[in-house]
Amino acid sequence: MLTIYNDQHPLHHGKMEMYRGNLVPCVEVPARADYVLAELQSRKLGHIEAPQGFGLDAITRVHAARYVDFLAGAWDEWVALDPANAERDAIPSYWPIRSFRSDVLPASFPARMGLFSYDAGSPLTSGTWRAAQTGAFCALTAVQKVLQGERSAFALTRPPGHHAGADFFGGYCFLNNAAIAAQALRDAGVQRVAVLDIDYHHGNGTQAIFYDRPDVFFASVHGDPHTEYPYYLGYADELGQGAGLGANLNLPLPHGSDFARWRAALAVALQSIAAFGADALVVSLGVDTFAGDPIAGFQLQSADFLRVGEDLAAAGLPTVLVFEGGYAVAEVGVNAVNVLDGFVQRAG
Ligand code: FKS
Ligand code: ZN
Repeated sequence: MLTIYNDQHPLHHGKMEMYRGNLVPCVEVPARADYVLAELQSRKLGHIEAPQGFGLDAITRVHAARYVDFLAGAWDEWVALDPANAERDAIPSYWPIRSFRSDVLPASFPARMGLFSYDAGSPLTSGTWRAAQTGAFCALTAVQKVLQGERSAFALTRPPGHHAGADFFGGYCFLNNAAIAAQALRDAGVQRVAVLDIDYHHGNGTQAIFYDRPDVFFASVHGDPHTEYPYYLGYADELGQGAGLGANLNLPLPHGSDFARWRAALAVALQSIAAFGADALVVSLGVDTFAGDPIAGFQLQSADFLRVGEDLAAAGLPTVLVFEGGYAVAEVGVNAVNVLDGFVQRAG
């Protein structure tokens, strides 16, 4: 499988995230992508290429311009608050929840940071913008390759993207790479695009971006948000709205679900995508469904990821895969590359 690799990813390197009253070491670390790259290289699974350059327009097709402006300048503003901030990650601590205004852009940087985020677990660092922007370019390059006739392409990047909405970051995500890829496919003339999210966590950002759209179908298999992050979205009764009604499918599963149960849900998602009549597929590929994942609760084994890749390939669609979560660092390479390996073996 052709891989587009974001070699700028280590520029995003959060130190600590807020968790239950403590600052704890980040789980979304650069080594994750390094392990995937090393596994791709040792198994010689296709070429690895650098992303092409793009303007910001493909990003602002999905993200609000004032949010992109904020992200691009955030680090400089953070350091301008206090030169000592150069040694500290930026973490929000105020949020405009219901009854507050979100139309006013406060002059205060911490206030703006809260306006554009929804949790305290996603530190913004000196190179976050550069890493995220290059990641979006990887997703866009993968789209170009598929449009040029590649059966599939994999955007190997971090920070991940599926929790990022049109104008907010959270869940370690800043730019929604899968949504940017799906929109780019639409803009290139692909009529019906499906986004299939198989990360352990619901892709609330992707769902929100396409919720009222009939042209982009969103399907997700994930931990039940009653108990699992991101808690406030991802329930089975979210079906889309307006013209998008019927183009959203959530398949939440209980913490502890094994591969048989998970694979049955994947089959339902793939059947719905076929019924929708998708012309292309974007996969948010998280491998935090692995039994050994430190922050998730499904029971997939490493070999199961080969079957996942086969099932995805059986959909028979031009496919862009985008790397999302997976925190069992030493196994994340084998697990992610097993999906790609299963895919190419089945796709031929
Ligand atoms: C652990 C607390 C968990 C946030 C979990 C975020 C999951 C992110 C992800 C992504 F794909 F985006 F990376 N809090 N101390 O895996 O969905
Ligand atoms: Zn996840």
